[in-house]
Amino acid sequence: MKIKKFQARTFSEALSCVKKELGDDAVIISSEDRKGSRPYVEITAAVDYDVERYDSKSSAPLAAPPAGDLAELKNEIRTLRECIESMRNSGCEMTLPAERKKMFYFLREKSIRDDYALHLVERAKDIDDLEMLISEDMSRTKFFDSFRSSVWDMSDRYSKRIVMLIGPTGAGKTTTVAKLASKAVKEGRKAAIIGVDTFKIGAIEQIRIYSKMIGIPLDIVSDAQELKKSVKKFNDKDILLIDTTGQNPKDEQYIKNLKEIYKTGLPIETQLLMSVSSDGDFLMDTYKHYGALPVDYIAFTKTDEAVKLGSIYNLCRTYRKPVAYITTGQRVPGNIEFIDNRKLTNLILRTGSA
Ligand SMILES: Nc1nc2c(ncn2[C@@H]2O[C@H](COP(=O)(O)OP(=O)(O)O)[C@@H](O)[C@H]2O)c(=O)[nH]1
Ligand SMILES: [Mg+2]
Repeated sequence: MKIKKFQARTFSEALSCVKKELGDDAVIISSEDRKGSRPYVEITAAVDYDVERYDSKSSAPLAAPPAGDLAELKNEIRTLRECIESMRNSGCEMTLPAERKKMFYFLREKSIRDDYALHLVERAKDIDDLEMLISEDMSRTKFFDSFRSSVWDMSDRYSKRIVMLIGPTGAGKTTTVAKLASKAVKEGRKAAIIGVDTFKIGAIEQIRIYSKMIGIPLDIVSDAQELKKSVKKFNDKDILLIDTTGQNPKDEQYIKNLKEIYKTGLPIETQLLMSVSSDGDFLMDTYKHYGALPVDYIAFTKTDEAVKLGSIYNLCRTYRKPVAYITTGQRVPGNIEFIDNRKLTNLILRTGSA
């Protein structure tokens, strides 16, 4: 058994010193934040050796202690080993000082990934600080202020906006297209909807009803060339919203069909819709498949149904994509929020039990 103290500016620096000197088997016994003009983190780490093997390898064996002492020593080592093993099994948060451990558990409870949570609590002094850091991390994704100006501000580089919504089946694409179209109309824009039904599975009734309800034209197309013609036909519109039929993103043909659309050279803004009521791992996996497409924005749907919203932070942080908006219910029009990063952070931290 070897026990040693390590000091460094941050917890992860100290941890890497531990790993370097004592190896991956080292176990953190304690860690403390040392305050002062130059604050630092002090970690006490231990590494366990097999005493018997260590002695037998030694060229100058130790003199054997009396039998009773040896039994006691072995007993103590066993207890220590068990203690270390249980600490190892508890995970990285065991090494955090109490206040930070509390923040770590708070973030974990919101479904924020352990490694991201660890990095956050390392930088945060308190919960308020956490809020600011999360908000900052996400603001680096530019957020949807850019969306607001890009889609609704016609002085932007495109004279016309073509916005395509993609995402898994049931994510809320059709409903959201209707919400966006209603908003555009309400703001005095001329809008039209194009439904892309590449598999001709006929899932168009819903969008037909919405287009009638909003009072705007609808075109149903089945491939990229037809889409191009439709865009041309709607030349007089300010905004075209493209609804796609979601398929299993693991299906290569489906992604290939979508890719064909980009080959037309149309200036399409792509929004990937993800339902936050889905499992976090599913969302990460979904992004990996859709990431093969030029995704401009992520939009999170069904925030009203979600028990936890940490996956929003996880996705923003991993993929560094701006968030276009969130949707908050089934109602059309309405139930869509162009929420800013501060408010979104607040929502992430307040959703779920405290
Ligand atoms: N609770 C809730 N339900 C939603 C929301 N957005 C869509 N839905 C519902 O989710 C279901 C699937 O939506 P749909 O637009 O057909 O998904 P699509 O397959 O991606 O086109 C419908 O029952 C919608 O009413 C939302 O923000 N909150
Ligand atoms: Mg649909």
